[in-house]
Amino acid sequence: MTSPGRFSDHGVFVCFEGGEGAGKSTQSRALADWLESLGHAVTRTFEPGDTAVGRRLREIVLDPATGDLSNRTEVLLYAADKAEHVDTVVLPALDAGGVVITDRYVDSTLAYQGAGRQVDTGELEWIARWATSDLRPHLTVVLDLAPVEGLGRFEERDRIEGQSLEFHQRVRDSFLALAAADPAHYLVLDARGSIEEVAAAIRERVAPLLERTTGAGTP
Ligand code: Z5A
Repeated sequence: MTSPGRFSDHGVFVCFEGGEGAGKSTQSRALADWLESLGHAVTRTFEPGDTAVGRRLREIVLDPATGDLSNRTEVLLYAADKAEHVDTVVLPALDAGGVVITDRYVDSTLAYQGAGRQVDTGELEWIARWATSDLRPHLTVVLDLAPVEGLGRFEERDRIEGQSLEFHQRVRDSFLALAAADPAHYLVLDARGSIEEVAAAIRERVAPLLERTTGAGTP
């Protein structure tokens, strides 16, 4: 799919991407708290697993007990999670004029299944875009961190985290390449900065996007 994608005209869609332990959950929570303090309606969500069927799909794709999966099976399970997520969580909240913050989205498929598993990128992107009705974030924040540092922030490994460092390096390079190709819709930040430094840079970039929402207090 080579279209420039579809952007919500009503709400604001912000996505966090990056490797393991880069601080996506920490920063999405901080951004949501700030936006709520300004009176915006915020939906904070994540992939995979933030729907009833998604929770079951998440267990399959991340539980080490699943063992090896065909790459195509893995792609389709993540795609099914995305379709349900976009149709039942993301789009309704955007159509209502709110801010949606998701921890991971299509770029995770392009990075992990595309660069990581080395599935054909053209085919993969078509499937992921189809699954999400080609809905694009207004802004994707890439929290960039060397894999060895991010993985070091956790003790346990799921199916994906247990891949080699080379795999995670390809994933990192892929996020950076996606951002470099479309700077108007990306913000890349060094995830080694303090939590507050990173949060402040995110707020600065998100603030101008808020005019489109029906939320109360734009800064
Ligand atoms: N995946 C896929 O393959 N294809 C897809 O299409 C999608 C996903 C959507 C989901 O993992 C896995 O699915 C993921 C990709 C794959 N696998 N891997 N590997 P997940 O949802 O279970 O986890 P995650 O998305 O990788 O997030 P995470 O590992 O939980 O980390 P995080 O959210 O980026 O970080 P955090 O929880 O905010 O912070 C981690 C720790 O670092 C914590 O103790 C913080 O207090 C600390 N932290 C945070 N910020 C800082 C700073 N600035 N300095 C120091 N310490 C910090």
